[in-house]
Amino acid sequence: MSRLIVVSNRVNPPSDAGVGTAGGLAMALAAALREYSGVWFGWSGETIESFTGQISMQKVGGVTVALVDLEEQDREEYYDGYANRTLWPLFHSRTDLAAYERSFGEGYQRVNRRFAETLAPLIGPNDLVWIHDYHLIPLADELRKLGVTNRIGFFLHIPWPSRRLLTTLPQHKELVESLLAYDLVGFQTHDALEAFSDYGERELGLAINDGVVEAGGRRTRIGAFPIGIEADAFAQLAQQDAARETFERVRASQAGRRMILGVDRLDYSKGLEERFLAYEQLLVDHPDWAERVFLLQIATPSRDAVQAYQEIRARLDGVSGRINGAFATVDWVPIRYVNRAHRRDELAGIYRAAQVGLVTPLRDGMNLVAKEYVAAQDPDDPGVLVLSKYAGAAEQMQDALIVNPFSREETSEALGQALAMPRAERSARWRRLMDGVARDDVSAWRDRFVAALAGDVAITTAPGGDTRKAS
Ligand code: GDG
Repeated sequence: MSRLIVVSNRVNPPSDAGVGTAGGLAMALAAALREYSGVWFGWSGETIESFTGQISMQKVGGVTVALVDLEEQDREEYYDGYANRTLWPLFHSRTDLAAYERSFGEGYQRVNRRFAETLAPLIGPNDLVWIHDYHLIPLADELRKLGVTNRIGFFLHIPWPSRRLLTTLPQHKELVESLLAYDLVGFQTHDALEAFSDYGERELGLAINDGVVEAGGRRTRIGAFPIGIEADAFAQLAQQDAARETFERVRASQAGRRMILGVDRLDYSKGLEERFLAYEQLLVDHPDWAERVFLLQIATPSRDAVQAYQEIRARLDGVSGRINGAFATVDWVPIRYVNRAHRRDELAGIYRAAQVGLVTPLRDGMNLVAKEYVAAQDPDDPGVLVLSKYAGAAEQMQDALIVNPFSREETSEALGQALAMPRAERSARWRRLMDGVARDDVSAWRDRFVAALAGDVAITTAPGGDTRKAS
């Protein structure tokens, strides 16, 4: 019988369902592991003086987690370095911010090797291994070197960069070739899949037929597996007491004004500065909206050890302050800019109170906020989603108002359209969006990926559950 072993850089299942502040990836993986019996392996987030490979097993939120500590040098080179300062900016088309330092690449390989050596003894003969995200691209290759022959899948949560950009990375070939050690490689979108295929065919000379790459005697399947949210659970959360209380509080503070809402990790890929400027454009072009609307932007600080994040934070403080200084009146502040994290149920209430959800990343693998905003709406009086065409979610959510986030005029026009949209059109768009969010939810994503990885192997589900036969 097969277990599912999930591996990601950080392991942080929500400790109390529905209330934690875990990010998109964590929510999705916790949901996956609550269903299938298995183990979630990764870095504890802690550092020790010298690496021991000692695993600490714990049960958190109904999920068995296996944690390993790293060294401070690992954190600097692998996490702050190669993951956050090399791959993240490159894969989000920000080569101007990407640092190509040899020590980062060495640290990345070292940590992937350390993970492989620690993880290999945990893997049983029939276990399926599902590895997540750009921190761990070479992990399967390292496991193969140790003799692991199990089926191993990889899912990339972020975009795949264009071929020309990717070739700016020293050792880009080695990095991409290491993906061929997997049995299955999943991307968020068809766009990412195409970009990967373009690189594979033209830089590595790979033959890719019907989503299968054959190279070096191995077969690797590739495909698009767009991630979803726990749609029904989130819709219910938005109607529970804590969400209702927050909803009432926000509505009372609105004093009849329309609210445009943004919710993001504070990251340069999320297009926050462009968003503020587009909103300013709305106030300039449509002075009649002054005092009748405001933008609530929740931006939770992240990765603040990295300079580019300190810089974007300072810029946003400046831009929001300037716009507020220029447009505010004695009883109206145009932008409420909040750097505090909120409980998940409070967030659901805030989404529900907003007449417009403004989700305008410059580049984003999927963007779960877009889906959460839709799931939290009141079906009788739903808000309008304004969505960047560069969010992976745009491939599925064409009933949103789709915008080019680099154009402040286009975004500001869409804001005007959203604010004035009649209820019948809002309802019709929302219904179609909600049907998609509910159908392509996180369970559907997980089951599709695991089925594609497992083939006809039976997988053990959570204690008391049945055995699933994936097909
Ligand atoms: C990566 C990819 C892909 C945000 N603020 C608070 C809070 N959040 C939650 C949101 C949402 C999650 O964090 C953010 O998810 P996103 O998908 O928007 O973005 P990333 O964190 O960049 O996620 C992305 C995702 O992985 C999954 O594959 O979609 O493209 O970049 O769930 O609700 N949650 C709480 N308080 C906050 O203040 N509780």
